[in-house]
Amino acid sequence: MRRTEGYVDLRSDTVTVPTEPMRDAMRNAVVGDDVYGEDPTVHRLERLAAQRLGKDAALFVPSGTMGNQIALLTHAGRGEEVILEEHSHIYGFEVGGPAYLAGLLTRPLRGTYGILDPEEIRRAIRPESLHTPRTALVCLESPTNRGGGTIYPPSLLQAIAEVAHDAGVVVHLDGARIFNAAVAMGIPAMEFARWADSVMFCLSKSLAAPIGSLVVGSHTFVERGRRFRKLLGGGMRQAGVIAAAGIVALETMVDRLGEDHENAGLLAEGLAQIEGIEIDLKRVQTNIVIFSVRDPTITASMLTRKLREEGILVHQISTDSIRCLTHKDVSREGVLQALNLIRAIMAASRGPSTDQRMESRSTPRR
Ligand code: TLP
Repeated sequence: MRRTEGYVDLRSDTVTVPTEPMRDAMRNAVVGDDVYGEDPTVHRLERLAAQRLGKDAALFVPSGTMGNQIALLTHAGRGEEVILEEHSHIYGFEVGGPAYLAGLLTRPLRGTYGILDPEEIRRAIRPESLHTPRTALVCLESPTNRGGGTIYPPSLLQAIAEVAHDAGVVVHLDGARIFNAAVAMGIPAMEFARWADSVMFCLSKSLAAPIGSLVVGSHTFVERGRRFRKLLGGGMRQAGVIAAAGIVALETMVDRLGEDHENAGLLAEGLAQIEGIEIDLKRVQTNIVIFSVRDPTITASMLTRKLREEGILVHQISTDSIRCLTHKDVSREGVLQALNLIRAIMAASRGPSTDQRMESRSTPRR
């Protein structure tokens, strides 16, 4: 059961609840103490994750945020600099972790819908000097979150990796939703991962597992990362209980992601037809739909509130914009219901059109 049962919950794909096979796997998981390295189910999940991403090893962590922060702590030292996109999760939504935990300077660059350009990165990498911080790391996010689900194609990742590696700089990929990118482009996730030294991805978003993310990379990276996981309090004991759901997520939930992308497309195309709503359809590549409310009669927060009153949950992300995510717990019908309601609320707010007003004036009252 979901607490928001009865609602069409488009706030995030993090709201997905575990499937029955996941719950069965959790109940039956063989477990051990993972801090002693003795949980066979966690080992299975880590092997599977490393294999899917084409890396040597993987580390199971409680959240995407912890996975990203472990990568920063592992790749870069205090006073060094990390290049990232100004709307990226690591920069804007991890509570200042890069500065607070790893003591890093952040160098945010402006991308196009969250996507950075290799030449801009080349310009931002600092030449060695006694006076400047050393550029240690480039962090990319794909699919982007605030960029609206846009994807770095492998060729672009390759170009960035070449720029970074030529300068001795490491690349970390925040691939929280990497399998959405893989399904959208019709290629295996490892085709993206091969251009990054480390990748974080989440089981608890579109893949619908209840908890957990993985960081993957070389054996050395993962062994160093394991110490930071312990430091951050992420050493978990009989974690096989949650890893079991993660295995089911990887094995059964990837192929269905196309359905979420179709629903996102349906929502986006419908929104584009509504007066007062602005959306760039080019940007909708996976399961994220970001749109703006540009209407003198209604604001994004009014629309969000009215939708909630009618059982549709969306996420207002700025004064004028709203984010919706499609996922396995929202059907095509749910998306159409949301769309119809948005259309109705926008129309009601604008009041009757000039034609309708003229018509009602000329209709005699009985
Ligand atoms: N994103 C969540 C919220 O934090 C906003 C969401 O609803 O989209 N990287 C990316 C690209 C993410 O979108 C998120 C979560 C994370 C990292 C962090 O993952 P968690 O929430 O597991 O710490």
